[in-house]
Amino acid sequence: MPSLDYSSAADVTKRLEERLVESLTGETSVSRRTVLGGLGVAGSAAVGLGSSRAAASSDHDDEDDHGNFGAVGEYRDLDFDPHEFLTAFNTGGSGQDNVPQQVYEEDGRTVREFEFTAVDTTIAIAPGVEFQAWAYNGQVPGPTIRAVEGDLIRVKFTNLGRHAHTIHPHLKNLNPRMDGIPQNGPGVLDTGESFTYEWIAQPAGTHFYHCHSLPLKEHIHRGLYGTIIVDPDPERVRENPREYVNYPGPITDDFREQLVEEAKSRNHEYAENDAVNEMVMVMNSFDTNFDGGNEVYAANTRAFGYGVGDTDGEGNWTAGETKRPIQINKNERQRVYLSNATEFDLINSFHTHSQFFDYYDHGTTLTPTLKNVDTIMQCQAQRGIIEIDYSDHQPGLYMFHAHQSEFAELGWMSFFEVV
Ligand SMILES: [Cu+2]
Repeated sequence: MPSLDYSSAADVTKRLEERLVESLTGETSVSRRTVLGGLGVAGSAAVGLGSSRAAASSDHDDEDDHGNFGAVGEYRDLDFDPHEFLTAFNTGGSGQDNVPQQVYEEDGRTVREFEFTAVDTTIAIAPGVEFQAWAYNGQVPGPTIRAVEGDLIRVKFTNLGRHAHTIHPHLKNLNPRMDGIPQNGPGVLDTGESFTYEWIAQPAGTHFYHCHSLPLKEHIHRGLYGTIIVDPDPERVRENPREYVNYPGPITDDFREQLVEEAKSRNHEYAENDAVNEMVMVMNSFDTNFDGGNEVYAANTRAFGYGVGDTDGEGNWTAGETKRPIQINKNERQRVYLSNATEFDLINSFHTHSQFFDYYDHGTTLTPTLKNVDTIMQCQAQRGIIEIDYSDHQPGLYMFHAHQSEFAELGWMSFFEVV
């Protein structure tokens, strides 16, 4: 019985994907190739190794097929795996440390140091469809930075792309020199230039970073963006609970402790965080013919990446399959750090089938800003936290997607597989 559902879901995904790829065939700026096999290579090595791979291929003799692209740091990310990206950030006391960083103390403050390199690269956005991207560490979206409220985030940034870039953080940043805009501090960084950005991780929440060079819309839609997660500090929450709620009434001791517990579940240095399955999704889009409108939509870059592919209906996906649902344990609380990097469209949205969820706009509060909804929308750069509980659902496939139906049919269509 489940296999019936699975195969029809797989058929629909396949038809939509074929239609999308077919619609792009005629686009002269899209370089089509038969990379279906190559796409399936699991990409554990792809995430976070941008700069070393960039350096290794800097004489890119075999990379001459990109026409006008000849960047110093050019390399390919065909093995980028949206499934690995989903959870590729530092999580939980269980020590999942998959974004390289150095952590040390300095002047009584925890410093988290990251290395970012901007490069020109080619990414696969659908089977056989490539997009000439500009990317932090060679991946779109860029690496997910995670820190605890009050930490110093230090990003050593080098631009190896052909265009001038910056990193602009959506944080409360007290130093204009660190704002990552052309007008302030080092301004834009030309090819080969470096700068070290330093930002205090504040406020707690889920945030956005992106390049702020002009023309802005091109620098963003080419792929220079990512997520910053700032975990709330439970001790600070205990002292200043009112900063974390949108609630005018009295804060009782019970309520205060409830907020502290919630903060622990959000803080990757506490064991309570291990009980939550956390995911990062960046809603993005691609204008493959550079006409100012998008042809492909996705969460985490690959159209239909979390759709249904080949399966035996028992949770076993065909090796090398490029698309598969996000498998979740129904007994675990699910948390999605969601942001919208879609260019050229005013808003994007997230809609769940057969399910309602709580939403924390910008993730800056510990109580939901929207309770029990099945659709939220975000304008560009808006972000938030979605918390979903599937514990009373039967196992199987549950769709989620943009509820702009056009976006869904052009790639932003996904499934949770509840097991
Ligand atoms: Cu840029």
